[in-house]
Amino acid sequence: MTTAAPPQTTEPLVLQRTQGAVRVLTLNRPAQLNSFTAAMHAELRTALDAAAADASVRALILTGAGRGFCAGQDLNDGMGSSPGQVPDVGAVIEANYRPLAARLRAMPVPVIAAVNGVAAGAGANAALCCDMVIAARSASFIQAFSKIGLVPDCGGTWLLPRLVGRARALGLAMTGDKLPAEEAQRIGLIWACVDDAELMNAAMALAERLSTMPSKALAQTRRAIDAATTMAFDDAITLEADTQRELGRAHDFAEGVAAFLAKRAPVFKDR
Ligand code: T3D
Repeated sequence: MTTAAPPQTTEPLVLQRTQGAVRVLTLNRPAQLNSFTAAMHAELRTALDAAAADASVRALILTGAGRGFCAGQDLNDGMGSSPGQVPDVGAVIEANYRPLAARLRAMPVPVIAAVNGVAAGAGANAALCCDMVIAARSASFIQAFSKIGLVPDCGGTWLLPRLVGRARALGLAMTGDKLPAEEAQRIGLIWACVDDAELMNAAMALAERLSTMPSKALAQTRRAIDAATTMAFDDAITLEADTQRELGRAHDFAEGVAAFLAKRAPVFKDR
């Protein structure tokens, strides 16, 4: 590790654009494979909060500029590696990665990771925190933590075994081997793998489709499925009933049923 701080730049570290009801956030430190600095975390938090607060946004895409998606923590940034100084990596997790993972998993709209290139360390797990991951065929996923003496973070220890089972979770995490996107799709780590040139079209088509669906029900679907993984069956049924009770009183349920019966397209608006 070096003590040199990453160079300052006036370029936004997170680019934002909106296409219809879809907000696209692009991590923008391409020369460092979009690795996370504290400053990029801060911009991403602000951008995610703004998307969550904007009722016109009904789906979100997270992607990376250049040839990488995100190489995890920028190992030059704030590592406190001056002689005699012991870095507090736990503080970095609490300050930056816990809020990121929590925010991604509590967005009121569906979140798609469009993984355009290598996703390593917390970059891989930030992608896996998203609801659906679409990767370019040339992309890859690396649980790089073991190579620098750490454990998977940004939710990795929770997500990996749930997505691919304990054997594969431990294999990926212990070896830190590169997992190509096609293999990631095959083992169920991600939703889809597409040709590189098709990545953003595919992500946008999925996001546009999800943006016309009942956002609140989609967000509650994420919440209920995640909660159920640690529940007894009866408790999961209770959560389903409680959630249906709440959603059943909302606009979108009435609209969905009315539209079905009238044989017209529904117009959902809850969030
Ligand atoms: O505080 C804490 O640490 C807590 C949080 C931890 C969360 C974590 O994410 S820990 C894991 C951190 N990430 C890594 O260990 C991955 C390090 N990067 C790599 O192993 C490789 O770069 C990749 C396998 C991702 C890609 O390899 P390759 O050959 O395609 O590209 P490269 O040449 O290694 O990287 C291109 C440039 O990006 C290069 O800069 P240069 O030489 O052209 O000026 C490289 O140094 C830079 N870069 C890549 N990853 C990072 C990075 N710079 C800083 N931090 C990085 N993580």
